[in-house]
Formats: sequence, structure tokens, C-alpha cells
Amino acid sequence: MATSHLIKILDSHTGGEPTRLVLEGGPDLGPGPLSERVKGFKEKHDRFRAAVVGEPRGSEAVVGALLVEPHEKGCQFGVIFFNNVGYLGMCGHGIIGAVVSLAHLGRLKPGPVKLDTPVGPIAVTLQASGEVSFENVPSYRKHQNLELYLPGVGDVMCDLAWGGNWFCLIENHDQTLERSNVAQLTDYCARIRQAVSDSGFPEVDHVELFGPSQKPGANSKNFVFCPGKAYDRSPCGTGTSAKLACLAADGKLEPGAEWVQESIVGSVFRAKYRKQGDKIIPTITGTAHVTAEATLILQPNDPFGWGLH
Ligand code: PYC
Repeated sequence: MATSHLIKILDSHTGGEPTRLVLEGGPDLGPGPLSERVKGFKEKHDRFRAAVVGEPRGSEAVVGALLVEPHEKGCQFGVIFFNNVGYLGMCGHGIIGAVVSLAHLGRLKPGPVKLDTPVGPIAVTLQASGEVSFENVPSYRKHQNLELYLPGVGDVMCDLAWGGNWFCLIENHDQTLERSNVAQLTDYCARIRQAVSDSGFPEVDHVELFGPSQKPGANSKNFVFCPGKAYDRSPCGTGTSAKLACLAADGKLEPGAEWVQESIVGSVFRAKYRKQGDKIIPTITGTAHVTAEATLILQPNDPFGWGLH
């Protein structure tokens, strides 16, 4: 009789945004750089991604993190991030969630640790307080003041920047950044993403809107629209990195100065940067909490065992 496929996971959330760390039962992607292994994941094992994060077990908000052997020297763990529609080069809230989960399992202690990812090694510090800081990949602004035309809205100015993922960042818009307005924000950002793609930048798959924050100590509030129409409940580690790259390029934030980014649900990341040539190296700090330790069961006779297709 065919047996069920079992996958061991540890769930956490970082500022409200879920991470599902896959500990056992994932695909064997072999050795080599993680940038290569993620291609094998996509080509040969994509149904695994759908089974772990997609319905009926997951939701569009869940980001999966497959724990793998690292390739880069000096890294203790490797991690490949994925979501309801594909794969992420880097994921800031996911790094924080993975580190807090590994600490929960007793697999690391407070102090420095390095995680290998498809876009390069990430140096992380787990503080004794439970807070996690990580140095992101070199981040930079690629385009300033790109003009988009939105039917029914008119011209919208945006910046395009890299922070481990590609972002379209918008400061001047007529949207209300409130959680009660998520449906409208989602619709607006989907139209922006289409307009950015039509302008010749199909690689830009995240949209980030900024506005003032009412939270004491916070510099700004954001709404981050992710590939696949989910929104980031956290302030988004890669999105905050892209924001710092724009602030640095505009001379609005000095190296070492703190930027506090609030998310649409009210969680915060603290951020700062140092310069590296014409790019910046952001440091992002946040917290995560574990929420579940479980075994996913994929029964051979379940028509939706590998997800809804
Ligand atoms: O925190 O970098 C991040 C992130 C990307 C997508 C969802 N969260």
C-alpha cells in the first residue's frame, strides 16, 4: 500500500508575516550553489512548493523556507525561500523567522551565524533578547522618478530599487495606508505592477507604498504588495533595504542613522546602512515568534495532497 509523504515543519511569524521552515521531508536538491539548486527546485520539485505553502494547508501569505546544506564557506545553514507563486532570492522576515525557529529547536545560540541564500550569504546576529539583526545583500536604486500612467488615476512617479528582491517604491499617491483598506491597496498595487512591467521592467515584482506613521518613533508606514497578490504583514526586510537605498541616494539618511519602518499591521523593523562603493549594505532588526511545530501529511489518495492546482 502506498504510504503518505511526511514533511516536518516549524511555523513562526515575523511582525505578523508567516514563515514555514521545512526541516525534513523536502526535495533533495543535491550540492552546489543555492542559486543553482533553486533552479532544480523550480524545474523538478515545484509541486512540493505548492504542497507546503499553498491551499489547503497554507495560504497566500505563507512564505516557505527550505533548510538545506550551505554551499558558501563560513555559512552554518542554507535556506531557499518560496511562496504561493514561486521563489524569492532573499526574504528578510523569513531570515528572522528561520533564525528564531532554529534557536527554538536548540540548533543555534545567541551570537553571530551565517545563512547561505540564492542571492548570497547573509550575516545574522541573534541577540540574547531574542531580537535578530541581519546584514542584507548590497542594495541600490536603479531608477529614480520613473513616470507611470495609470488609467483613471493619471501619472504616478516611482523609484525602482533592489534590496534582495526588486521593488517599485511610491511616496506620492492618493491611497490610505490602513489595514481596513487592504483590498483597495491590493488593486492599486496590482495595476502599478502591470504598468511597471509594461514600461520594460517585468523583473520588478514587489510594489511598496509609503506614508506617514502615527507610531511613536517610527519614520514611515508602508504597504508591501508581493508576487502573487499577497501583502506583507511585516515591514518587509528586502523592501526596507530598497527604501534605505533610495534614502541614501537622495541624501536623506546618513550611514549609521536609524530608520524605523512600520508595516500595514503596525509591526516595526529598525534599519540602518553602511556604504559599499555605490551601493549600501543594510542592517535590518526585528523579532519573530514560533507558532507551531507540525508534520504535514500528504496522503497518496488525496486529490489535493500536493495543493490546489
Ligand atoms: O521580508 O523581505 C521580506 C519579504 C519579502 C516578501 C515577503 N517578505
